[in-house]
Amino acid sequence: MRSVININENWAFLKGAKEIPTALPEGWETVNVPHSWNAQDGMDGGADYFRGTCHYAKRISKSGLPQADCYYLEINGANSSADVYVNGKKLAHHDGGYSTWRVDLSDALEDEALLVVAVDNAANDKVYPQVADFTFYGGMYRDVNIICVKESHFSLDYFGGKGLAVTPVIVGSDAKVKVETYVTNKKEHQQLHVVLKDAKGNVVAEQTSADKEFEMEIKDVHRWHGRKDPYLYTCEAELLDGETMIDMVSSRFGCRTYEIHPQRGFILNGEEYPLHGVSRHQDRIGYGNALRKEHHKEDMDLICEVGATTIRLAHYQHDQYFYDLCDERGMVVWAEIPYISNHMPGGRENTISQMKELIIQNYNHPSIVVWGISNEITLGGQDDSDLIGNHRILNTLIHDMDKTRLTTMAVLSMCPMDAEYIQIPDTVSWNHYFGWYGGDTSMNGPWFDEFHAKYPNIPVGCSEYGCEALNWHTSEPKQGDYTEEYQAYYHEELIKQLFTRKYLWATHVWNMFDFGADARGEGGENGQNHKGLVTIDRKYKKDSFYAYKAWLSDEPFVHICGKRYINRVEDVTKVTVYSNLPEVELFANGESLGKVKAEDHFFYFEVPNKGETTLVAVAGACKDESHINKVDTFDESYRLVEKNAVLNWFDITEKEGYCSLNTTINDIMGTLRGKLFITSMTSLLMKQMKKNKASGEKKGGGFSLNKDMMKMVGTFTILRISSMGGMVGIEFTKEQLLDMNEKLNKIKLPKKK
Ligand code: GCB
Repeated sequence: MRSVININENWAFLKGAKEIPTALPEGWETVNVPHSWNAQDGMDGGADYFRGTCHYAKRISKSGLPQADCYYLEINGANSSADVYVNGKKLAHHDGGYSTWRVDLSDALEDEALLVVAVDNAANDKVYPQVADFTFYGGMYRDVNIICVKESHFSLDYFGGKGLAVTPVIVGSDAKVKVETYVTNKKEHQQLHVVLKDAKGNVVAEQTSADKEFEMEIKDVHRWHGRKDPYLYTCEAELLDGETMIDMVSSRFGCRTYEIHPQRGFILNGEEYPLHGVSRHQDRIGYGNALRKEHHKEDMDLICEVGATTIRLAHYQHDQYFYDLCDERGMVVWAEIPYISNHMPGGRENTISQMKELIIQNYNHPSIVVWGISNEITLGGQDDSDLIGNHRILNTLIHDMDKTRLTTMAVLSMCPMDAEYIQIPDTVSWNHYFGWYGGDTSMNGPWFDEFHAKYPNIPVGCSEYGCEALNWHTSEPKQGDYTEEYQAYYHEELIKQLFTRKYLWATHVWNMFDFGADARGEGGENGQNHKGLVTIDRKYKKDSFYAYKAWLSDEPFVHICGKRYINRVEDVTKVTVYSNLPEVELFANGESLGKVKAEDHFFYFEVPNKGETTLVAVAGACKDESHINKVDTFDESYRLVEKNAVLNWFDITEKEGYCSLNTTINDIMGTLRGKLFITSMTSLLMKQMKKNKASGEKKGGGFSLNKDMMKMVGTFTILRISSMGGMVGIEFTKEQLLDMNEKLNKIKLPKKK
């Protein structure tokens, strides 16, 4: 039998290492895996987290391990690339920071062996991701094991898989289950024994054969039916040598049918099953991506609480444990590789190997229904033939490897509907931020209607939409103000538009959690993207979390919004309540303000604001309480003050009919003078970026401001772009911005068409 020995504990660690040690080095730090060297600097802003090579070293003694013929090192995630050395000899190299991979140590392992894993997250032009709005935390950040097996064993060196692929196909009320086993060094006399068990552990089918492939049957199959009934079977495969079992692997699986219909949306086991959910980035405060099991579980509990039926596991392969949780809880999953933002001509091989690993390692998870090819890959333009070719290759590869699932991709908002590459996958989804970066909330639904009218046979979904919110508050929410109130308003609007369009095959909020994006400097807290429904420490559920819960969850609840917005100026203040119950009654200091019914689950109240008021909302058997307090002047602690910054949109002088820093680039470009202004600004930026590059300045995470990028940012205001300057390595002073505003105030706005 195989033994799996976990070796997470006690690694000697050196940051920025050069020489590969051959003896256990002294003076290195001792760390335990999961570990990331960017747990702190990866989310504190400045686009300056450490990206380079670090070494993990550990002594392994063969005699201390169980007796075996072969020894494999298993690394479940080392970001981004890694080399493995034993006693100074290089055994393997791996590119791709999010998958499991293994190294055969059998020949190299001696009794005194020094194992060194050199992990590298430095920038390069062939391993994805290189340009993206998240931190590429370096480290050996998932479990590390040594697997000890006999000479004949379930394969350990095929793209990190288990050596077991289970394909159930439903036929009537039964399921035909194809089980493929992959065995290294199988001897002719050896046999395989395969058992299928139901959720209670009862054997439902069993076969023994010298063949590696099995056709089995489950009578009256119990289907995996999403969150309503995530029923799982287990497949156990044993390798027998005579009477002795010499190796064993097992995997859970689920039996279900699904279809993605361009008009009816997602159909699970013949039933329309709307997919409304969230995207998940895995990292969290203080840990980066070096997560513990309880972190994954907490994330899943929160996603279940909000009532999601689907998760987009962005932008890379997540931990096996998380896919397991998705199977168990009945989440319908979009799994993807980090082929993102910037197509790299030298990156083809890496997209293929990451895709192979993703599929082979996750093939048995019933939760996964689509493989995502890419995300916003047209940032540099959509007509690049190499990019289109690469998508065709990946799409065909996926279909060759997996006949049971569909392909998809997340498309950049600015990408034209008729771009050639849109036609490649089976389904598409768009990332739209109308109402945040540009445009307004009302533009989302109609955009999808237009696409749907133009391409009625392409299933279309919304893979990203969202808006930032921190602990800032206002009674007059405005786009771009980073308040919890604007985020709540934005999501109310988006829910109403997206959830009522049945043809959308899936919608995914960007994002369930705030996440580390070290190049960001926004909202008063640098280094994070704050579009989460929950904060990065998982401690605070923002109001918009409950807007989703009201629409998606069956668990009765009532929630008063604005609990962190206590001090208010107005005599009558608006209070919003979310509930999935039909009626809410609100009490102010014990006195009823009336009952409100709301079919859209959003209940609005006008509340007299005098002295101190305790509010109690009652819906059915549920209650919630909050407090407001009358003040004479606005409580400035509720207003965003950018730490490093410089100006806010409300501080900017605007002149009726003229441009300002609050005008979008597209509008400015609507007049000749405006065009000249933008051109001179662009060349200034280019110069600055060239200067940064020449001086070896690492800022900018690889962003380059090209023609296509300018096109994408057309809907951004100049102020927004200046606040995102960190991404391109440029910061503006207050004086520079005010000077720009003065110039813009002299440029007329184009006439409205
Ligand atoms: C996107 C990207 C995602 C970003 C998001 C944002 O479209 O796919 O990685 O984090 O926008 O918040 O801007």
